[in-house]
Amino acid sequence: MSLTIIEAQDAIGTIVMNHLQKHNALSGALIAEITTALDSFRAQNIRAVVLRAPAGVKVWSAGHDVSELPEGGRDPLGWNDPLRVLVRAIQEFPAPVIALIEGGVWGGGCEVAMACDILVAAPGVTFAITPAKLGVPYNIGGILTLMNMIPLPVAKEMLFTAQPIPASQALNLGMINYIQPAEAIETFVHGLAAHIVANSPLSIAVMKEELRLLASAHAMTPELFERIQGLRRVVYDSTDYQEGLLAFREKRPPRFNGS
Ligand code: LCV
Repeated sequence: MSLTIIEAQDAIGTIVMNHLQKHNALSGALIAEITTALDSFRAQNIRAVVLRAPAGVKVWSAGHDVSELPEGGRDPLGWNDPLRVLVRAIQEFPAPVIALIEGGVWGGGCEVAMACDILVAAPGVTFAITPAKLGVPYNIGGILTLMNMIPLPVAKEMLFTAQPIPASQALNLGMINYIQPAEAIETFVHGLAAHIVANSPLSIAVMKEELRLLASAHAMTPELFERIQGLRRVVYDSTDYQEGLLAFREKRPPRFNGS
């Protein structure tokens, strides 16, 4: 059974994440369907993509599929982790990807939404970045995405509290482009996509890649890289990481002891 609904019309491609039983948890299977759709859209010269969940959902995406996180001793968010593959696929897609967001956005779901080029949310949308709740060592790609999107004090608050922020705050921060009522959001997003489709696809593709390259242009010395990798290993080798995964499975609050 497919986990997505894929449509393409008038140079606009739509990907509906439709694994509702797990609130669109970003499993390898769901991610594979999304990246396959993007590959197909690239072959069709699609000029704008809409990434969404079905209308009226309570949860846009529950984030990384926790059941697929490694048990420990291995970087849970390494280069080849499906979530990292999806984030890059969106960022490197040669046309704008518009996130049409309804419901809650959790953890890696926020990173997928933030990888999109334009974000339009319904009023009840919330965003929660949750590695601290799970005991997961966030990767520096995710940290940089956050630093590029919102002011440092707010990024720290979201990371350290793992609490949701409302769409109204996200709009004030410039993290999302618009808030639109649920009954109007689809028409609004397609209006944006139509403007994009009418413009030069080559010019837009080049500007999107220029922005991606410049936004990620940070000097990374070998010492800095190794220090960050060493810090993250302390976390994913910790008993707290194990406790975070176990607490999730047992549907109980985690009890972290800092080791
Ligand atoms: C697997 C799930 C998930 C899920 N994975 O419905 O950003 S990082 O670094 O933290 C990264 C590692 C990351 O993204 O981690 C995941 C962060 N996500 C979260 O913390 C959200 C976890 N989910 C929830 O808090 C709740 O599911 C919400 C509030 C989204 C919805 O609550 P609700 O009561 O409506 P359930 O919790 O009953 O979820 C329905 C089914 O989906 C599974 C969940 O285990 C349940 O499965 P069972 O019916 O088999 O019990 N599910 C939800 N989220 N991220 N599976």
